[in-house]
Amino acid sequence: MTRPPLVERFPRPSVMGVVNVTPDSFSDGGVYFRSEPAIALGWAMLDDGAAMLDVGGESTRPGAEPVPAEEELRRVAPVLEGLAGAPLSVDTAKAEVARRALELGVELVNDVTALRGDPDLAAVVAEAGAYVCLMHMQGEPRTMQHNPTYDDVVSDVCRFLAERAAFAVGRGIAEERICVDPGFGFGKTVEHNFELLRRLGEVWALGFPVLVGLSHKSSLGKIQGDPAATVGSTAASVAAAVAAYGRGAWIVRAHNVRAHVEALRVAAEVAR
Ligand code: HH2
Repeated sequence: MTRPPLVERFPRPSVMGVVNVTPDSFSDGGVYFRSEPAIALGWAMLDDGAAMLDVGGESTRPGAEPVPAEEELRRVAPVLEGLAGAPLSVDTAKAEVARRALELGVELVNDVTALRGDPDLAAVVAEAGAYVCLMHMQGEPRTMQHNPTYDDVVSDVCRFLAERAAFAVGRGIAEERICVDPGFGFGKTVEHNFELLRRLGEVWALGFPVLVGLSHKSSLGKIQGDPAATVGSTAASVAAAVAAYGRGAWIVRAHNVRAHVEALRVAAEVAR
């Protein structure tokens, strides 16, 4: 199937609504673990202006344990079926899950491992002509927050994303179907996350549309004065999203879609 370039299919700024079908996600774990509430949430997010929905069946929060493919599919397949006809993304690193999700109408594979987690995933994406999001993560979810270190976080992340994009293209994924994500909170301290946000223009300069996932991330809570915060508020998330937009972000991944859509509409009008 030939799809238009990602930037045409999802114009800037696009909000990607998060539908977590998990018992343990960091900000909404368990709330949408059953299929019906997850499907209802998805349709409500589209009413609120989401450009697409990112359905995930495995938490990637710090400390999370991996989930087998069969269990991940058992969680996400009924939700994807219930959202048939909607613009869909699947948050998975597994070829088997992605393959079934693509059969169910998913357009974008959001892989937090940037095609490092499963050697078969690149071919599945390429054969389907799907869009892909390549995200930076240092380490793996179980241990990634144990003392992350970088020479220069922004240069290290940019080098990684350029290398992973070249890998994807080498595996037959068209350049125009790729977006990149610096992976806020994935093996990064509060300082690393804010340095990345401050200098997001350097990620933008790689030449790929940039997706950002800042919504409810703990760094946004920690800078409010609670060093033990595990989540940030919606207000803090919206501020971060607008800052990212001002530095070139294309797609914003968010839990509270309406708040992000309204804020980004204002930001886009100002920037026009
Ligand atoms: N963040 C999360 C999950 N997937 N994908 C991309 N591309 N970028 C992100 O920043 C990102 C992501 C974590 O958020 P959430 O899905 O709400 O939590 P959990 O992984 O615990 O389910």
